[in-house]
Amino acid sequence: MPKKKITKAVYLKWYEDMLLWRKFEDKCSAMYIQQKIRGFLHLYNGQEAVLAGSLFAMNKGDKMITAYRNHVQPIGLGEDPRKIMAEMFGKKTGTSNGKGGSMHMFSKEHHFYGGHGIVGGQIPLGAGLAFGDKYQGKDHVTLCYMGDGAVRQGAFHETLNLAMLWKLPVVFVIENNGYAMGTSVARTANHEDIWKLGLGYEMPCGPVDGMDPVKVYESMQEAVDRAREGGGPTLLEVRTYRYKGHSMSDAQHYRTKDEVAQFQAKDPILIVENVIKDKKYATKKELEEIDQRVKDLVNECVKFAEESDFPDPEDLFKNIYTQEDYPFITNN
Ligand SMILES: Cc1ncc(C[n+]2csc(CCOP(=O)(O)OP(=O)(O)O)c2C)c(N)n1
Ligand SMILES: [Mg+2]
Repeated sequence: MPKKKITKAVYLKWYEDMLLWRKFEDKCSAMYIQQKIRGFLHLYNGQEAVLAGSLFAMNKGDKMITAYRNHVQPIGLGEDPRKIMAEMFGKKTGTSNGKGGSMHMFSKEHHFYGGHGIVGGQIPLGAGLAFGDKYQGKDHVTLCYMGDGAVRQGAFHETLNLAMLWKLPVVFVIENNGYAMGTSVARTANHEDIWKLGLGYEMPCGPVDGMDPVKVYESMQEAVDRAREGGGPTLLEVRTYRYKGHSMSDAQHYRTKDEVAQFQAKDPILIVENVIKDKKYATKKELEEIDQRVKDLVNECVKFAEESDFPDPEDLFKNIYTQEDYPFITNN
């Protein structure tokens, strides 16, 4: 498929979407400090261009699966952000009825398959989703995301091997944000070109600038087209950066403020805003209106989450898998 044109409407959508994701997560951080959100909280701030560029390459019905930095992906796919905030608050109105929490977003309706806390756990599952589509003769593609820290897991290599053997319609996306918790990529391997791990499987692979949604889109469109046309998987190493700590309690001794500032200078929201201003796609007033709309929506999410109820005690026993005729447990 020829590359889609990146029009004024696309830039304006990218701007509003990425701003929403950024502000939504800033609000999550504030709510965490107030102890309204508990447990772990891993923020995506800085990595938004990866999602924005990817979504533009996807067709309706294409699937997405990722690790625990997973709050904004379902929103991008069309899920109601109020339900995502409610899930984070542990409320009944959340996407998993308040029983999943921050690391386990899920939205079958919008083809988002989690939300996985075990590093690398989602990689074979992503290939499985793609296998299902291929088996059923559907022309959907699965985008399977992981961090740089996941690629040394055995499951990653086993999955790449089988996905390539069976030419599964899947794109493996390594969001290389430079660190796995406090450990840099440079400290864990003798080279930093993670994309080269695809070469051993003869899988099409390459590095991508993850701070620019245009660059992400272009690589993703090529990979998605290949998968849809029966050409099998692609491995993309998307080079990005997370501005916040790994989770909420992270003193960040492993990096300098200068390093963070260097990446913030090429912030994806800023890049897109500059194009909008240069090309006069929106006036200052129109941009302010977008900012206000985003702010209002985020506040509405918090109001919805706060006003929702916690699950009832008996909800603990719902959605639990039971097999009544399981032969190996008897009551006597
Ligand atoms: C199998 C497993 N080992 C260890 C952990 C603890 N752990 C949680 S996140 C993480 C770092 C992963 O980093 P990366 O894959 O780069 O993702 P990022 O957090 O940078 O998005 C580790 C080691 C875990 N959750 N699962
Ligand atoms: Mg990482």
